[in-house]
Amino acid sequence: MNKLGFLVLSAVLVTLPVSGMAAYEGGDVKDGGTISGSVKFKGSAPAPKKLDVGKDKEVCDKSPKTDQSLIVNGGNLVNAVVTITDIKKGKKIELKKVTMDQKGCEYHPHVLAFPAGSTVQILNPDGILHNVHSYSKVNSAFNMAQPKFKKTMDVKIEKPEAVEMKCDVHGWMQGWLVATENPYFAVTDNSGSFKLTDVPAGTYTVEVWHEKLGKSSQKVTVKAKEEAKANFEIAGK
Ligand SMILES: [Cu+2]
Repeated sequence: MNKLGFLVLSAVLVTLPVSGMAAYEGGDVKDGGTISGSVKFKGSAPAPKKLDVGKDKEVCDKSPKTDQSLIVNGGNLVNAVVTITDIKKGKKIELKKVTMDQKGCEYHPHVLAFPAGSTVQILNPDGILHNVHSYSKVNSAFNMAQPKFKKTMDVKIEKPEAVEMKCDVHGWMQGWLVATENPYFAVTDNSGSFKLTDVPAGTYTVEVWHEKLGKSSQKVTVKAKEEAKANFEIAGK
């Protein structure tokens, strides 16, 4: 190899993504389509367990609390995260500050999704001590006390991962920060519905992730300016 060839090769190697994560290229999407659908729970879901609020009752026990880890509303699965896993090029990633509230000693929303690299603002309007503790493999974990006077705290989630969050003060508090690889993500609402917009025409893998039920996926073909359907039915474990 001549010297120039060596230099070019070195430059290419240096600019390759180091994390092993597939590069995503964001830009303007013309004539994009939509992927919409719903996620259903197969079978009959167990009734959510009542949570035992044994601490700071005057603040935390104002309303009865139930386990949020599996919410099925009339057969519809709530709080599932829907993503396109294999899209390489599409709309721009917009990094906005997103908010996780701890009001009443419960995480709101229970599942928060955003593009990796976003900053999450964690709110403490309760006027008591919380301690946010993350459980992650890919991102560096955090474990931060949030005393009563500290109304907000910021944390940046750099890499794509579903990060579980717990409070070391209140054992029942549990939620998720889901950082995605690209801007195509949605969390299913109370009717289990989701919508992904401005998707360039093509065939993609659409994946559903749920904290208790795991992952399932299907191929979906999107045509320009049209709406493609992706319905899921996920069995309990
Ligand atoms: Cu807490």
